[in-house]
Amino acid sequence: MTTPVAKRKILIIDDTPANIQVINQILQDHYRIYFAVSGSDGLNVAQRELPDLILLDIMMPEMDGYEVCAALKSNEATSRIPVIFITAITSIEDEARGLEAGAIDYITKPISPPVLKIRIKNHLELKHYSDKLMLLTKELTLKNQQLEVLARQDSLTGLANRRWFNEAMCDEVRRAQRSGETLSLLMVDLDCFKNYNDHYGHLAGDECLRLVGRTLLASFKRAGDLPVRYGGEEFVVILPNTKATQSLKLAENLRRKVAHLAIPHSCSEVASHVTCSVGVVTAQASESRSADWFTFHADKALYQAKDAGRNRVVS
Ligand code: GH3
Ligand code: MG
Ligand code: MG
Ligand code: MG
Repeated sequence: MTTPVAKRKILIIDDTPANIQVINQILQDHYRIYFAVSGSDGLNVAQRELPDLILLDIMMPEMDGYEVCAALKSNEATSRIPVIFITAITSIEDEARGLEAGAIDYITKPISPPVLKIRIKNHLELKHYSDKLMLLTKELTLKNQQLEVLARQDSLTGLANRRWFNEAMCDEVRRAQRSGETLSLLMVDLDCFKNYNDHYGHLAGDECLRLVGRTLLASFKRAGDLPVRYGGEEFVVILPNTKATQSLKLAENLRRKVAHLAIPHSCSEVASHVTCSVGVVTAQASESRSADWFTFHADKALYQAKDAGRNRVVS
């Protein structure tokens, strides 16, 4: 046994009950019919029942069909319901005015039952496909947005990746150039991590990177701060509008937090647990102090931290 398909709803708005009766007789076997005998009543029923299609008379006292149609189209809930004018007015000007008001079709009386039926069927089909298309477009837009986020994220740690960093750093440098505020950049690198991988294996190495990533996320929460997985076991953090003393303090906190994760590292040359070194640069951005300039100097400071024995912050 097949489940019966719910009948589509059609609303007839006409101030002459006899007209409603005629149309109802033609359509009642195929559709669920609702009716209203005035424009304002019709708007209420449309809003409440959200019919699949509306058959609308033009000449009505108080509110005529054009006004009803305009009201339907300007209300978000009813704007996509197809409206067909059914009228005794046969002038070309009126037909044009009806279509301009947003109606999808214009049928003149006397009504031919087979023509009315087929036009309604065609319009409902068109509406069905246009609804489907709209839904698909919405889904695609959402998927695209999700893909865009994914493309800017590092899959292992969930942090921003290099691509996101490049965009964000350029934005921040430009902003800092305009505002005259200082901009800071931290470059963080795990110490003796090759040994860690060699000793504990790559999976353990990945888990360690995840933990450090989480620590970074938890440590830089101010709006605008951006922790990034720069590559391998290297991370950077963009700190907009941050002075030298503050960025040094943040870097030192991070270094301490990573050490406090207390991830055993028996092959480190520095300690018995995983540690990191941090290079810090703080400066006012200018024409010559581009994103690359900041990266170069943070990297240079990091190199000095490594050179001085690792597990430390250098600015
Ligand atoms: P240093 O203290 O001078 O930084 O020494 P290091 O051993 O950390 O530096 P090096 O650049 O020689 O090695 C980095 C290592 O990081 C190499 C590789 O084994 C490891 N690594 C890089 N990316 C990943 C990753 O995605 N997963 C894992 N598990 N290891 C990675
Ligand atoms: Mg009328
Ligand atoms: Mg390293
Ligand atoms: Mg490295």
